[in-house]
Amino acid sequence: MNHGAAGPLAWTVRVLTLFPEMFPGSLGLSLAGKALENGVWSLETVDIRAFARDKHRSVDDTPFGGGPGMVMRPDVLDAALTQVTGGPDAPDRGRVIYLSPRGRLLDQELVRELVATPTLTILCGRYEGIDERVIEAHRLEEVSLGDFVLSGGEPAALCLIDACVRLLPGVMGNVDTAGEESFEWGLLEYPHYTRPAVWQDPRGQERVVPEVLLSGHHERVRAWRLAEAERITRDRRPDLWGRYEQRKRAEEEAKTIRKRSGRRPGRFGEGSEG
Ligand code: 9WO
Repeated sequence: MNHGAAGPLAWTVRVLTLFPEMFPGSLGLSLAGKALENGVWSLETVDIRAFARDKHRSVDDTPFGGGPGMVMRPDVLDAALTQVTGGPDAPDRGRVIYLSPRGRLLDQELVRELVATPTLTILCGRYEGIDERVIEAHRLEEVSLGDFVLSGGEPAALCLIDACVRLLPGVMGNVDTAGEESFEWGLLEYPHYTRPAVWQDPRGQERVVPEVLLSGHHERVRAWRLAEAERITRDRRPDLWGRYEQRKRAEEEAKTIRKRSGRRPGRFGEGSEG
């Protein structure tokens, strides 16, 4: 897939919202903003209210069964979604996401999936949420950023898009290209330090940078960072740590198997290289 500069091949996000003024927001600044200007990705906001039909342009109504608050109307949302995606059966409709605490938890794996999809459509809810039938009829994929409630899906959309955009080629410079990032391995970040090497904290205490980072020994630095990332992950996120250990074991297993079969020349004489 070519995410190169400009036009029809740019990664495209369409956001359906009652507050289009919230976009591009922070995504118009810094590296994401530059990439947006350069056509590496494109953003289209769709004002849900433009699909309201009655004279009061109403987009919400009271919940059946009673209770507090308002619910976004299925007819209005359907009109908006159908125009934008072509409807639930349209070919190439891309992924259509509804941001809600009920959804699949966003993680780096899902982010990678979403940047690999040429077009992403995000529906932002307001009030107490949207009519359930829209979720079913348009086969909306519910995605959550975590166990908390916002006043609307828009800030979550900004986060989700940010996580995707920084993975597009040419957005971050070369920082990520080697997959050096701890998170690519399922680890949390190791600690970072910059100048000055000795710094007086607000209580007057001198705090120094770990010696190994000043040593110029790239291999020792790499090993220290890995050990720190592992320590922090083990202490803070047993869930991530468990998966990481599992993955490491599987990799060692695969290495052993490759070696075993590699040392023994096969039927066609191959196998001792690499
Ligand atoms: C309101 C509410 C009140 C009491 C108990 C549970 C409740 N859930 C909600 C709720 O989900 N309101 C939503 C507000 C309606 C749809 C948009 N809103 C939203 C999205 N809030 N939080 C998110 C969200 C999205 C993704 N990741 C985390 C939170």
